[in-house]
Amino acid sequence: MPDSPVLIITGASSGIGAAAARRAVEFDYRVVLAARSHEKLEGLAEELGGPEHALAVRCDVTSWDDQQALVATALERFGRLDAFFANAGFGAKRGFLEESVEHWKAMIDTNVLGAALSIRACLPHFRDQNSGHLLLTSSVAGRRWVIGSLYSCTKHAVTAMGESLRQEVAETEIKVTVIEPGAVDTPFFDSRPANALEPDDIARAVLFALTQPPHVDVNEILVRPTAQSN
Ligand code: NJP
Repeated sequence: MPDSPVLIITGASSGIGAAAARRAVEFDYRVVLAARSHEKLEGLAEELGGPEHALAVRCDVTSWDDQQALVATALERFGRLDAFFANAGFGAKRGFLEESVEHWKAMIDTNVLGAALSIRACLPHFRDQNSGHLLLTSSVAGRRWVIGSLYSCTKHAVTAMGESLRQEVAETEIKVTVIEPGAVDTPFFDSRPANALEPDDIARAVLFALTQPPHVDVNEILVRPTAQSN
């Protein structure tokens, strides 16, 4: 697979990001796995076939230096970059009197600034080659208001960011997809959610968007478990 397409995934150490990496490799992508837990990434890279197929890169998405280094490493090691799945994120208890202010700041930095820095890091390369695909993980909570949820506010920002970016690059061949999961059974939750999707259910949606022909830009995918009402 010397010249197969290359996909960077942030938040690849578990859950949706790890599942997307597994599916992408099945579709002959080479993947660059990014998160803070380097050991988990190394384990997944090994599982996916080692350095020819998957590269583990420690990256805190709130760090501009880390994000620039991530894109540079992908280009240096694989020689091309075709897609970037900005997926890293986490939540907070509902209620505007819950959690610490520090937790709120970290969540906003990760979910909102982190996604924006991912765009900023790969967009110059995508513009230079006049192609590329940016996918952002928002949420069903980024499509409807959730009572007492600052997390929902961060995901509304991500949904807006996706559409805002789509308009900015509309005259180019660059694609933008916002992924909006309902409840998915991942470490995102402290205790396992009932009737939730599996991470692979979202991974298949990601690959659906990624594998469309050049003239098709899937802009938004909302996937709920069948039994989720809101
Ligand atoms: O959760 P989890 P999901 N820099 O905890 C990484 C959204 N979502 O797969 O750094 C870099 O398994 C963290 O890695 P690590 C959700 O908001 C979910 O469910 O090693 N990476 C891990 O790989 C999020 O945007 C549900 O700790 C950072 C990953 O993020 C996305 O789906 C529903 C980081 C989180 O994986 C993936 O979450 C929904 C940082 N600063 C939206 N901070 C759901 N599960 O129900 C965290 O609507 N990570």
